Amino acid sequence: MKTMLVTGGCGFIGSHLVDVLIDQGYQVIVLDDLSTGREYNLNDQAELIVGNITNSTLVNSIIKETDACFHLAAIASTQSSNQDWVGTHQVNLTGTINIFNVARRTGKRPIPVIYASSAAVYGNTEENLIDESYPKQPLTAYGADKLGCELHAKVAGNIDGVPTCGLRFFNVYGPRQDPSSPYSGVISIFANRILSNQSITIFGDGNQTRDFIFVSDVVRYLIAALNQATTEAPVFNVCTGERISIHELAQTAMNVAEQVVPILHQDPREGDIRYSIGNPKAAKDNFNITANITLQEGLSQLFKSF
Ligand code: NAD
Ligand code: UD2
Repeated sequence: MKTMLVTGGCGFIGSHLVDVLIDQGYQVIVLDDLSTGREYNLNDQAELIVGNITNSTLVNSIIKETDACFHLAAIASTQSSNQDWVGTHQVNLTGTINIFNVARRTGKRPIPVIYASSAAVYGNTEENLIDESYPKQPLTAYGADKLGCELHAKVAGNIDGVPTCGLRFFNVYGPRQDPSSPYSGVISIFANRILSNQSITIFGDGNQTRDFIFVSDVVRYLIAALNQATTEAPVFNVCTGERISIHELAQTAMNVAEQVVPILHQDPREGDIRYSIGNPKAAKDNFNITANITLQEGLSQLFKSF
């Protein structure tokens, strides 16, 4: 039986990945510091090690026992990176370098690392679909560090022979995305507030757009990426190729929930991306996968999960 390490496995995306890996017969070890992840998210057949990805001794001792690593642990908020530049950098970039470094497993074959990058590496884009070669101009420290992860993945491949595959997630949503933090994903915040009949707030004019992808689709990409990890360090968009404005999202969410709440407006957030829509073609060609959950279906599954 193969053993997979999932960093950040108590978090939103990681916990769904762990469920599917266990269903597929893998043994799973999770490394998570429980900073935003929750133990109750975690499948009880997974082994949880509570600790920090920046602790090289700890990560080294765990990785020895594993056949591959899904590296999802991060401080997954652009706004947190604006507020704690150095702290988020230590986790989001130094923590990732630590994972690549121990994946070398000196004396043994390096293990493949599938890691989460982000659409934030592009910064502001045009309104059109963007593919992987689009210029990278991150607006936030979070985006800059995710781009740094991609650059260091190349180094891991070139110098140390570590096979990697980076996935640039666009805006992921679904059950277990924690709505309690103000920096959580907009869909989890809107869904929680609509269901509890509270007003929602739109930052800026609401015409900013996003490409929202449901978490079960993201998990399919993650598992397929195991076969894509090479020392060339490929990177793929993980997105639907469909856009919606935040204003339209608010209306759609209220329609699906059959509940209308007041919409308030506040100033735009620092470093907020105006348009974000990815081209899913490269992942489709290489993984033979496309996202298949529509926003309406995904929202409806999310509302049922509350
Ligand atoms: P999440 O906050 O739910 O999960 C992150 C997990 O990492 C949590 O369980 C947290 O406790 C853990 N963690 C944080 N710092 C750690 C550390 N120093 N050591 C060990 N564990 C630590 O976030 P998520 O939405 O599931 O994000 C997963 C990954 O996907 C992240 O790398 C994030 O940057 C990336 N991503 C997410 C989105 C999205 O829309 N959710 C978009 C693009 C990229
Ligand atoms: C998401 C990811 C981030 C990063 C980025 C990639 C989350 C939490 N963050 O950041 O990790 O990968 O995508 O580009 O998933 N908004 C409101 N009202 C609210 C909350 C948000 O109007 O109550 C707006 C916000 O200003 C932004 C949009 O909704 O324009 C999406 O915000 P978000 O925090 O869900 O995600 P984003 O795109 O900043």
